[in-house]
Amino acid sequence: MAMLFSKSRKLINLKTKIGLLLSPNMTTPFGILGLNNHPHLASFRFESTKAQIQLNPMHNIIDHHSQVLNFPGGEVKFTSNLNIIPETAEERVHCYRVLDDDGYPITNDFAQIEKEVALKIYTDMVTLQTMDTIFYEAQRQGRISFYVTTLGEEAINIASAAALKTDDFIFPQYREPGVLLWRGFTIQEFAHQLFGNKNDYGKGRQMPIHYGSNKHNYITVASTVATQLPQAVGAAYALKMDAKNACTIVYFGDGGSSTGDFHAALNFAAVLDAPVIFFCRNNGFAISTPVTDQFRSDGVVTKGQGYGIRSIRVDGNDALAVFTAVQEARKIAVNEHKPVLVEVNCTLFLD
Ligand SMILES: Cc1ncc(C[n+]2csc(CCOP(=O)(O)OP(=O)(O)O)c2C)c(N)n1
Repeated sequence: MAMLFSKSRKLINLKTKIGLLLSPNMTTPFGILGLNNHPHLASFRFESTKAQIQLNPMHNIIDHHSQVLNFPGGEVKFTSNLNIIPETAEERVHCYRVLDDDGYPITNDFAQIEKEVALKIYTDMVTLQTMDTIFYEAQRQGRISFYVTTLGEEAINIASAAALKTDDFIFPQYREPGVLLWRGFTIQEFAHQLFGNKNDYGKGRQMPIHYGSNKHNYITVASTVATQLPQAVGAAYALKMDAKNACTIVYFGDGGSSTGDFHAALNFAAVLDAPVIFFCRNNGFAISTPVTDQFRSDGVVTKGQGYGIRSIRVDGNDALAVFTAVQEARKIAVNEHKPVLVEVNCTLFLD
């Protein structure tokens, strides 16, 4: 049995050796050779392995711990320790914040914001809450058929929008009207959409809260949870192909991260090096389904690394931390053409 196993190990050694000797397109008895995946290569390697290793008197004194598996994607070190990777790290990923519970800075290390911008962030947060209150009551009174609020998520709406540039494309879920508000959509324009009147840009064909605006690079909200994620990746890839100095940002909830579209989107973004910011509003519930019924991972942030994507967890009640994190994520997306995952922990207050 041991001999059988030792044969299979020799195959790996030989594969590495052949790889060093042959150029990727070298002609062999089997035609043009793609070294790593040619279907006939295994038998070809096997024949010569035996002879070569038998001739090598040093073979049995190799330090196996310093050997590596030269595998597609990079070298893998060997170990004889049976280590099953635990399901989660010992400690949960820390949450980035720069303000304490009373709103005072706990560090000087955050993005510097001009007073004018800071004031607009604050004003828009208050406006968003006021708008929500009025439209929510209108819905309760039966004046409009549908409405969702952002109470508790004002900072993540407005501060994330403030950290972007106007050329960046927004792929929203349904809880980010604040991003549109930041870009200049008026309360009257919101009302036109909610009432589905002739001034609504969708001409009343959509449900209330399904805002969209060409002028503001705000892609129309879709009811179908998470379909905006792969779309944002495709659009980001197009921006990169056109050498645009811009990225896309896609908003979704923890519920959105429980869909297949989330996983497909992250994988495509990583492989295509798409300049996209995945912005997950983790408020602990997919409407009413708690995250404990959705997944067993440490939130959403840890899923980034599984796809080879940089990621950060941020306090959603800290507008300055959200602004700083999104500004940094945008730099990575636009300058390095890499996707970034931002998980924002927040509390949504529902009546
Ligand atoms: C594809 C699809 N499946 C199910 C639904 C029903 N649905 C509407 S909202 C929602 C939960 C979304 O949760 P999350 O993304 O966390 O957003 P939030 O809780 O902040 O509203 C679900 C399942 C839907 N709209 N689309």
